Amino acid sequence: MHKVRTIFILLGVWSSMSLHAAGSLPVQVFDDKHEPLPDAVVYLMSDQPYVPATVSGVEIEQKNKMFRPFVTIIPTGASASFPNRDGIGHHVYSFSPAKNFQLPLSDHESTETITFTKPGVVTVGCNIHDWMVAYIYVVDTPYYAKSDANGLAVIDNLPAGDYEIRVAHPGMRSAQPVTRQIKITADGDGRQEFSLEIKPRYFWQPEPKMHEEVY
Ligand SMILES: [Cu+2]
Repeated sequence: MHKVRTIFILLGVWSSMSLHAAGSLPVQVFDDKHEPLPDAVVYLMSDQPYVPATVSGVEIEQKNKMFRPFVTIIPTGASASFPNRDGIGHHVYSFSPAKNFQLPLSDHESTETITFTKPGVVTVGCNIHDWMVAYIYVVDTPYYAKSDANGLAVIDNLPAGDYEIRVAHPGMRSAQPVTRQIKITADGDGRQEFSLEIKPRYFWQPEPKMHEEVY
């Protein structure tokens, strides 16, 4: 009797493990010329309950009159700091509806963090150096990844279930992310591929004017 119950308990544990098994989802992103596309934002939305992501120490630095990183993904409610690591001033700003802010920064200054409470795209610029641009994608999910130099984004620790996958990029022609419904299973090969239509680079990543000594 005792033994039978133990087996049932073990079966229960096993089946709940396979139902909620965490997988990893590789997503390959290309542009419309089938070149690998770095800096694509890949995230998954679902109706299932999830543990909100806790992230800390997110930085968008200013160095050599550029923002780094160029693209940041941050979960809703998280904060980022904008340290100035140049020996000159920057005036960091955003007029985006998702987050409007101003940070006048003198040389080597690091100010308070900015908290991102609304999902959406935040375009960050500098009033002094008009080519400086960075993009912050605020997402309402803990499941996200950015594509690397090979256009590959991998989302880890993904519970099995139904999701809407969304793929966005600062240079994409469409204002909305490309979406697809997918099912993550415990053992299936969930690899996905996307091709995005991308505008000419000067629209979304202006050439830096490094030679200008006036600043
Ligand atoms: Cu600047």
